[in-house]
Amino acid sequence: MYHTSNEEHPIDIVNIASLEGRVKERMEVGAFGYIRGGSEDEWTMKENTASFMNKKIMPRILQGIDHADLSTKLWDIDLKTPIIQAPSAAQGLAHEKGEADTAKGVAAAGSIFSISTYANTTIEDAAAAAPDAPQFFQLYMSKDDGFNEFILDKAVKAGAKAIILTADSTLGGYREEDIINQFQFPLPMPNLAAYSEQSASGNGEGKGIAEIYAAAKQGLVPEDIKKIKDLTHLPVFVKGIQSPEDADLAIKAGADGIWVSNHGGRQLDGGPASFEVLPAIAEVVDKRVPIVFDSGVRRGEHIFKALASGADLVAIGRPVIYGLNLGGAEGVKSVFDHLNKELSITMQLAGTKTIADVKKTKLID
Ligand code: PYR
Repeated sequence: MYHTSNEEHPIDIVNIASLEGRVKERMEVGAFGYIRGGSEDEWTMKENTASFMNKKIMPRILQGIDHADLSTKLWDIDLKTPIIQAPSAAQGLAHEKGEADTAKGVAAAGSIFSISTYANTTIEDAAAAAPDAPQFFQLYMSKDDGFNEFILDKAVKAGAKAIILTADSTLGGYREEDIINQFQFPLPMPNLAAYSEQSASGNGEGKGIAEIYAAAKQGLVPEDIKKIKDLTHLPVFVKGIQSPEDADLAIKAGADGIWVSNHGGRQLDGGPASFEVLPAIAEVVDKRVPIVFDSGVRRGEHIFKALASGADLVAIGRPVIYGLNLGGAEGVKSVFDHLNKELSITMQLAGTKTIADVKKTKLID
């Protein structure tokens, strides 16, 4: 029997980095290792956060800024903040309500929740938990076209506003902590279960991440983007982009959004920090489609720097899961509140009032 949190309350946060230690004390070792861990030496994972210090924000004074306005838009979706939640698998590891509570907390923050193919909550239940809030569906494309049609149909019917095709995980990175802990998912993944008779990975319970990924499509090609668009008639983000060439390839193949990410350093170790590659990608994208950025974001100033480097929205993964574990939906909201507070301070001290102003800011080396 897997023991998880059932707490429902706001959490006190001094800084986002400190949440990890608080969660480590209370979560089962294998689950914590799976959520926290990166691949191999975790070099890329550490660089993700460290690299933000390679650029600086010039403080600007006498700009008449008495408060910051964090509101923004993606397409016709109004958002209270440029911070959104990055899709993350198996949130039942963190809380008994899993993705349903995350969806509620993200909705309370006025932001976008994205549900993973490998969630512990159905797409329908996550949608029902926050019925008026925008949700995206994150697809791990299967080699079984029947599964893709089945799951994408569910996403459309549940009201998803976009599909995120995660393209950097045709197999798992070499994650040593999962090997040491012999980590296997202790809870079923109902999106797989609903189709499990035909699915090679069953419902995910008792499997390691390598076995789950084995059922995904390994040979992803640009034409897969069109396939998803044809099936859903929804905008498609391609997630896992780290090179300008791939950004251009994806847009030419029909992508409606580019999601710059190295999967929080969980996939290719020895690759660049996600923040390092963002400016060159933004240059090639040249505002043809929106850019979401993630990997390593732990501070308001990181969000500011990503926006100033070409991102339209900035996503956070592990911090949301830690907030979920510590306080359920309200804990998730606390994580957004804290990052919004840091971002507001950064914006005001940098002399920027709006997110549009932040995007126009030039960082210094
Ligand atoms: C991960 O383990 O990183 C997934 O995205 C499933």
